[in-house]
Formats: sequence, C-alpha cells, structure tokens
Amino acid sequence: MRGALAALGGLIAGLVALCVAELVSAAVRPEAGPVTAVGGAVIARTPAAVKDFAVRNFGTDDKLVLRLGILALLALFAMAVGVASLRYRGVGPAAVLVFGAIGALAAVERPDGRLADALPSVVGGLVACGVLYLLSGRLAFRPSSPRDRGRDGTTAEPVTSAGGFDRRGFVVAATAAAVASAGAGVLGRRLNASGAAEAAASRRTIVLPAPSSPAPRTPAGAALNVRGLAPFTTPDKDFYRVDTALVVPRVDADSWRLRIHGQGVARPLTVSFRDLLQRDLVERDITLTCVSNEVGGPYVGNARWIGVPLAGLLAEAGVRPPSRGGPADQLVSRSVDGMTIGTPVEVVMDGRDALLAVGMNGEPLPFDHGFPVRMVVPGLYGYVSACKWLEDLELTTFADYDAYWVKRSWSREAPVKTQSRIDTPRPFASPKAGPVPVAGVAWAQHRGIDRVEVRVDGGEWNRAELAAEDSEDTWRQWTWMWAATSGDHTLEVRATDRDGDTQTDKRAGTVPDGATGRHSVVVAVD
Ligand SMILES: Nc1nc2c(c(=O)[nH]1)N[C@H]1C(S)=C(S)[C@@H](COP(=O)(O)O)O[C@H]1N2
Ligand SMILES: [Mo]
Repeated sequence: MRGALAALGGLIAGLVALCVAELVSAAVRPEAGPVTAVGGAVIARTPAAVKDFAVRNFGTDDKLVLRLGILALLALFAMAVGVASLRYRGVGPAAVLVFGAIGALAAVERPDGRLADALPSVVGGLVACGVLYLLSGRLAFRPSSPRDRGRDGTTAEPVTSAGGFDRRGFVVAATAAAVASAGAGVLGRRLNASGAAEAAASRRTIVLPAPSSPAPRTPAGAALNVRGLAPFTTPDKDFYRVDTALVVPRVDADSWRLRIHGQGVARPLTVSFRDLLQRDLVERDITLTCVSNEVGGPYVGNARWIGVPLAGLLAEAGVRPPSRGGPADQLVSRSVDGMTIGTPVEVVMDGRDALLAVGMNGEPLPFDHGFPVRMVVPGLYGYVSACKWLEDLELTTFADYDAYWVKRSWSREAPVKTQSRIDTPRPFASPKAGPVPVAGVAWAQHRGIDRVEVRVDGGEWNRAELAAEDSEDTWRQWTWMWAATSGDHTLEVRATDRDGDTQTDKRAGTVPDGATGRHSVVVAVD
C-alpha cells in the first residue's frame, strides 16, 4: 500500500514538473518545454540510419512515437523515484533536479537555444522537487504523537504496514498537487495555443498577389485518369512532411524578416514578408522529393508554388556565382528553429526556378510546409534545398561550413536521382485475369523523363505510355495495359531521363545521397 502510494507520489511529482514547465514555456516559447527539448536532442543525436528507419516506419507519426516514448520512460522513472524516496527522502528531490537539469540542457543546446529556454525545466523541476519532498514526508512512519493516542494513553491505531503514516495527509496533498498542476498545464496549453492563433490570424489575412509570371498552362494530357494513381498535383493535405520539428513553428508573417548576408554579399539585405509580396512573383509546378524516400516510397509530391526568384534577390545583394568569380559556393539557409540547409550557389543561380516560395497550390504556405517562406529548388533533394520557416540566408563555402544533415553523414550535394514508382496495382493485389492497367509516376527533376518501361516476371521491357510533360521539373504519370494471366507475377518499372541515363537496378539505401534500384510489385492474378 505504502509502496503503491509512493509510486503514485512520484507520478504526481512528474505531472507537476511537466505541467508547470508547460505553463512557463508559454512565457518563454513552446519549443523550450522539456519533452519537446529532450525530443529535439534525441532527434539531433539519432544516427542517419535510425532516423531513416523512424521516418520510414512511423512516417509523420514518428514524432508522436518519440513523444510518447519519452513520456512513458518519464512515468517509469517517476514511479521508481517515488518508491526510492520512501527509504531515502533526499533521493526523490535529487532525481527530480537531475531530470530538470537534463530538460534545461536539452532546451539550451538546441540550435537556436537561449539561456531563458532553461526556465521551463528549472522551474518545473524545483516545484516538483518540493511536491515530492512534501508527499514522501506524508508517507514517512511517524513516531506516535499525542493526537494518535486514545484517552487511555494507548495508541488508537496499531502501527502496521498499512498504517503509521499520514495517509489522509498524503491523499489531500497529492490531490491538491494533481489538481493545481493540471490547472497550470491547461492554462499553459491555452497560452501556447494563443501564440499559434496569432500566427494563424496573420496567415488568414494574406492575399497572394497574382504572379507576374504564371505557371505555363498544364497540358491537358498531363493528368491520366487511372484509378489508384497519384494525382498530378498533390493536395496540401496529402503532401508528405519530413522535418525535425516537434512543435511546428508558427511564425507571424507581420514580424517576419529575412536577412541575406555573408561572403561576397556587396549589399546585405533584410526583407519583410510585405517586401517579398511586392516583388515580381513567379508560379511554377515543381516536384519535391525527400532523400529518405525508399524506392517505391511516398516522400515525393508535386505542387504549384508561388514565390520570388532567389537568383534575382541574390544578384541584388551583389552575389555572383563561383563561375563568375563569386567567393561563396554554398548558400546556407537557416530556419527559425535552427535547421541549416546548404545549397550550391551555382545551382541556385544557373537559371532554374529556385524560389523563395510564399504560396503552395494557390494558398499561403501551410504551417507544416514552412509558412511564411520556404525555399524550393527544382532538381535537388529537400535536405539540400527546401528550407522551411526560413529566416536567414548566408553565403559561405562548403569548405568552411557543414549544414545540419551533412554533419549527420548525408552528402554535401544531392541532385535528385531518376526514379519511378508503380502506384497501381498495389502490392499483393489480386486483379482478375485480362487487361489490367499498370500505372505510376516517374521523376528526374530538371532533366525530365524521356521514357518509362515495365516488365513482367523479368521478361521483355515494354514501353509505358507517358502522360504529357508539364515541365522538366515535374514528375510524369505513366500507364501500361497489361494482359494479365492468372498466377503470381512480379511487375517492375524503370525510367530513363533526358540525359539518356536509365535507372540502375543496383539497390542502394537512402544514406548518403538517395536510394537507387527499381520498384517492383508482386500481384496474384485470379
Ligand atoms: N526547417 C526545416 N526545413 C526543412 C526540413 C527540416 O527538418 N526543417 N527538412 C527538409 C527535408 S529533409 C525535406 S525532404 C523537405 C520536406 O518538405 P515538406 O515537409 O514540405 O514536404 O523539407 C526540408 N526543409
Ligand atoms: Mo528530406
């Protein structure tokens, strides 16, 4: 009984710590909360292969899994600490302080951490420390006191394993602590949500001006009508999301600024969101791909972006690419949450539609996809080009600086590899014998897709029918009518890009610069 109450006391102290920290984080910033901070520290230390595993197996849920994992561990520790402090009253508070210190360190050492970020964990830890001390005091055996004695001087309650401590006092104190901390937690949540609400309001008031260079009209034949095939334009809600942010940054567009500075920047610039909207905007269809996309995987999507051409802005700042004598070969984009992404200056300025995007599929960027401003560079994987929640552009060199992912075993430069995917039939589908449409997408951004071929059971390659090309920066749908015979069959696809390079069949993992190999699907025809 006493042990169970002690464990409960530990749990309540843990709850107090988290709720108080949530409240304090509302005054500092949501990202400084201990669970978020520790989660961030775990993410920052995760080896590329494990992170890739998490992205693959939990997808966008990987962050929820991490959060729940941290909470479960914390709950276990809290109960153990509660029990331990029965015997040694100092253990509990000491352990709570250690946890507080871990949270505080994790918050401060975030890429954009400040000293104030330690506050949520420190205050939460201190309050929890006091609560645990109080609770474990109620559970200590008390020497008999006059209040416990009957009128005749004998003890009213014999001191047994179930008694002899202040059970009622424990229950009262524990309940009070739980209720008060829950109140603090709810208030903290509310306050954190209201900061987000302001950002959401700033997003709602934005009216994107008409682009001075609209996207060329998508050819009628660019979208095939085959059931099960990914749509040519990926709706925002279905667009994959890959990032390290445990709390999606909610930036207020009204106070947002972008700084452009660094080596060879003759005229450093600071621009506001309004400044950006007053410039000539271009609108382009561009397919974005993640380097963590396995062969056949889902981390690729095509959207219609609106933005400011990056090359023009850099030229205004006096930047010259290396081929014209500029000293900087790397453009480092930095986000409000401290992410750093390095892109070759030469590529950004070679004439392709490298954008500071402000709109996605006709709307301001969704928060998940980088509101208010992100980069999009056709032909490069997202981790070397597509910085979301952008706030700083620094011109430097690859020799001088390694960006976030490069420090974690990914390549410095990473053009998108030519790839193709079978969307239908699905793996292990069982279509009826006869004509079965096989269809999917293929991409080789900034080179373009030249042809797609399909084969069955390792036989002859058959030319698939390609949808009309929208641009060389977008994926292309393809379809092939298969005369399916009953039995188990393997369908396999390969694409060839405009450089004449056909996808290799050599399997390679995603680390360090993107997966290779051919997508295949096994089906059981009826
Ligand atoms: N700030 C920030 N930007 C980021 C990332 C990130 O973790 N943080 N991830 C990059 C990666 S790896 C990819 S593939 C793209 C994904 O963009 P999306 O989530 O809008 O699809 O964003 C890039 N930009
Ligand atoms: Mo990525």
